[in-house]
Amino acid sequence: MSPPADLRAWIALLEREGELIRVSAEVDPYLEITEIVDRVVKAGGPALLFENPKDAQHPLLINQFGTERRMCLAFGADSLDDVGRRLGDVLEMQPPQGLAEKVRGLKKLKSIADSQPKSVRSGPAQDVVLTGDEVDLGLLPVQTCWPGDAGPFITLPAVITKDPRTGGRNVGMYRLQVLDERTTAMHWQIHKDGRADYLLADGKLEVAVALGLDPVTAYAASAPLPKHVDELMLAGFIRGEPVELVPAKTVDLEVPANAEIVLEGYLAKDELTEEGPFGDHTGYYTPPEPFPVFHVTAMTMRRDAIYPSIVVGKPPQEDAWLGKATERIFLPAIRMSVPEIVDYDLPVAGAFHNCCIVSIRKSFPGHAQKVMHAIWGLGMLSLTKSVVVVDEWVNVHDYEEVFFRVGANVDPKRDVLISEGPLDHLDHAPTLQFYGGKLGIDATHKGPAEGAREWPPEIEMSDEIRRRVDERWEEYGLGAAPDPNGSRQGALRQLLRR
Ligand SMILES: Cc1cc2nc3c(=O)[nH]c(=O)nc-3n(C[C@H](O)[C@H](O)[C@H](O)COP(=O)(O)O)c2cc1C
Ligand SMILES: [Mn+2]
Repeated sequence: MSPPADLRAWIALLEREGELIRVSAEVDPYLEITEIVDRVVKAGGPALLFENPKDAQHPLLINQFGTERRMCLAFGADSLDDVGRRLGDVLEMQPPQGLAEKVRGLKKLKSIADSQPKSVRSGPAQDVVLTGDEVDLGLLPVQTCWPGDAGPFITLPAVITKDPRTGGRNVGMYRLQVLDERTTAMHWQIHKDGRADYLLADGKLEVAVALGLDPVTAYAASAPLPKHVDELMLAGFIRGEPVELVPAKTVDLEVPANAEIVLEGYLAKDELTEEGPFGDHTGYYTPPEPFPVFHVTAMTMRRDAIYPSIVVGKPPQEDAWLGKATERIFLPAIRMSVPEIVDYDLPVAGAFHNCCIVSIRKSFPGHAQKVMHAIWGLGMLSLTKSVVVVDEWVNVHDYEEVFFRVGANVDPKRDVLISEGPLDHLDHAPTLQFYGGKLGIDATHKGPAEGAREWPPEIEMSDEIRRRVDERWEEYGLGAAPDPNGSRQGALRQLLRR
């Protein structure tokens, strides 16, 4: 099944799949929606369409991404790894051998060609056009998420800018604090591409913000692509259909034709405002900091436009699945630079930048340290605070197994690397903002070449005895054979947690 073409098709799909509930009661976007959504997200519940947000003209969609199943529905894929594999196939393309492979190669090339956005003359995103004094952000049910927030924040935007030197497009998800009817703050952090465009601009930078996109394009705004790669290409590739764009009404940018709402406007180079505090995805309030002011010159909409929102806060929240999608989709791309990486996991509780567990095919002394440094040098992963390296046979998604390896295989004096480097903009722990310590833990097997003693063998039962017990299981009268990855381990897990 291909991914939904726009937000309405997505809502219809969610409803057909029993993955969406409409809430007709009047609910307040000031804190009340957050508390409802927090409970629903933590229970693995459905997407919610609030039809009557208090004091607003438009309905609010939230928790569209809150489970793995919905994420797969959004991508039209059986698993998030499948999406990554398709991307990996293209990245790893080799000259085809034989006819069958040539045909497959052509299909891949077509999927690359189709990923290029397509310009069209008109689209429903501009059914309603409000300009100048008609612009009123108060029409939208913008949430104030947490009690200490400085005000309402637009939390699920796709912010579109152009590199003033090259004209290359960037799309990033950067929250917007609503300041009044026609201005917001623009919270792009120091490592982000939109901010780089702003710094390169001469006096003014034009911006368009798309709200209420098909779920793949909305996801793509959060994807950590290199600066020169257009996020809409990734969206088109995953969708298998180009993203259609229409010219904006008041700025020299193109905007997604299928958006529910578009805000057009500009930022002046010398105009900053205090942004925040904001209850952030770190689980803490980010204190006020200066960020640019976004002046909205036009607000275009579909008729009866639906406003999309997301709440971040103490993990886990809905954004956990946007992060997990990135983790899975980017694995093949990471392997292009660091092929010894077998798998990796960014724990949700680590807010993605605090911890990276990585398994490697280790083949020389210091290999774990090489991979730590590779991660600290790779795109947005470079902001990772701690890296745990394990051997290829360790399941990085099984935190108990990782804990076991760290405990069993680490001599803290020899295997812990304290380094330093850039840290996430939002990390409040380091002494200096943006810069501080890094922790690397080498939990792989070692040997004399790395200053360890002879490494003992791991305990494993012999295949012969395993087979015998499989065959004779019924004879023992112990009931159904326990699933080694299922309930038995589950029971043990519970025991260990107590
Ligand atoms: C729900 C959500 C909200 C986000 N809010 C911000 C934000 O306010 N500022 C920011 O710099 N990054 C934010 N991010 C992360 C960026 O979207 C992400 O780093 C993305 O790669 C930025 O695009 P860029 O690489 O083109 O700069 C957010 C991500 C998600 C999923
Ligand atoms: Mn980018």
